[in-house]
Amino acid sequence: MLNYLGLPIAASEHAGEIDHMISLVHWLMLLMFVGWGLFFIYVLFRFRKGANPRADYVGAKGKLSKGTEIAIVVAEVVLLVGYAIPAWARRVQQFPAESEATVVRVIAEQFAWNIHYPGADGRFGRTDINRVSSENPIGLDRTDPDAKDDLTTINQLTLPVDRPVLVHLSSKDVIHSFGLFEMRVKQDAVPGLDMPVWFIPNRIGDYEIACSQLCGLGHYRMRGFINVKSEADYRAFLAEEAKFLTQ
Ligand SMILES: [Cu+2]
Repeated sequence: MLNYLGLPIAASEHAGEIDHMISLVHWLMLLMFVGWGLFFIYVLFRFRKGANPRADYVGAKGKLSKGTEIAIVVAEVVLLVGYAIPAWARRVQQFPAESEATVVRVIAEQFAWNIHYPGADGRFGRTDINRVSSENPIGLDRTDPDAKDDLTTINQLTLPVDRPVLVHLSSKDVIHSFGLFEMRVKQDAVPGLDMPVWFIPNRIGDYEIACSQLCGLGHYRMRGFINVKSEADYRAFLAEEAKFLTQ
């Protein structure tokens, strides 16, 4: 599924502004590419040896060349200050309140995405490195009262639509990168750090989590899925998963 300019389909609220910026940058690059190409052809003829038997070492001094240079610099400053910095600032400064967001932990490892939901109490249970095993990849301590209702999944991140999502991203081993192309989200997962990432999915559907940092031999298969559901379907999913806890 591709969008305008061949971009992946846009499935988050801020995707539009990122795409707008990408398209502006590409139109500017196209203009410069064509401009430089035409200039190169002109120079080939204008400064051919037949017409210029003696070399002239003085550079271009015309008003046109100076004006073009200034126009390009102005366009780049506008892109940076008018679009790129504000878009970045919105991602890193205005985090949603935890009370209004779907809060999940995503713990990357070679070569999977572990998802940890806090459960009905809204509190993440304690995790302990000594409890990590193949059945308990995040080392969740089920004896902790906060952990009793916690849900964990592997490679399946289920989210409700139209509500902010706050992901606490970390890694167990090496640096991975949490790449959600349809959400226009990409963030490195760094061992020892809790990296917050947020977005608002606004389109029901199934999308991909692709590790975007070469992280070892199995990097190519480090693939997960995001399932964006309606609020009702999301609640049904949580209830269904919670059933396994009591069994
Ligand atoms: Cu990876």
